[in-house]
Amino acid sequence: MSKENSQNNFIKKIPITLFGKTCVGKTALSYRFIKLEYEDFVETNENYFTPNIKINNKEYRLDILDTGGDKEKFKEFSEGWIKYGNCFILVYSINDKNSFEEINAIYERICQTKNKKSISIILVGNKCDLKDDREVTEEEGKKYAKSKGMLFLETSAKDNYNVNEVFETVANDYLKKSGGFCNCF
Ligand SMILES: Nc1nc2c(ncn2[C@@H]2O[C@H](COP(=O)(O)OP(=O)(O)OP(=O)(O)O)[C@@H](O)[C@H]2O)c(=O)[nH]1
Ligand SMILES: [Mg+2]
Repeated sequence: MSKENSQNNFIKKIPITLFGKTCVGKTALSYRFIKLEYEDFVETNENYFTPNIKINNKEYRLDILDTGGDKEKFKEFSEGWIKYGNCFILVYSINDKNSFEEINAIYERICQTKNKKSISIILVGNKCDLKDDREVTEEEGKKYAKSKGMLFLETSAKDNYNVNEVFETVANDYLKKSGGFCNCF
């Protein structure tokens, strides 16, 4: 699979929303995926990215919505953000147990709005480079993801570990679920 940063209105689009507590690395993962430099922490309102990606030799456009993790923003905007996505990337940070515990409320909120059978969700334990500060084991992440029927990966946006895999895996799963028709245009 490969991707490039171009816009094309004639190819199928796969909308992806990233959720997770503030500072877990949603923007860092998105920037890494689309090959932008990212260093300093700037709290996000919402960012949109539209990279193209090839899956099984067909080109798709990922419509990526990187949301701000602030709780008040989530209350205000989550319904629209959830409606936007057919794929969801739920991010916690492996050195912040609370960010892991907050995932379930986001998951439940998604299930209230979307039919679970028609969407794909991947749970992502980011910052796995911070081994000495780990508060959530890989096993805990895997087990929770499995219990809810989510995909799972640990990543490091810093070390560019498993970043492409997150976007490719969730998009690929969604295409499989939707028989390649992907409810997109
Ligand atoms: N060590 C390490 N630091 C990371 C990693 N990913 C992100 N960071 C750092 O964590 C901080 C927060 O990253 P962001 O991507 O801005 O977090 P966010 O989830 O988008 O935060 P909000 O926009 O407020 O919701 C930044 O200082 C990043 O450099 C990682 O994989 N490893
Ligand atoms: Mg951000």
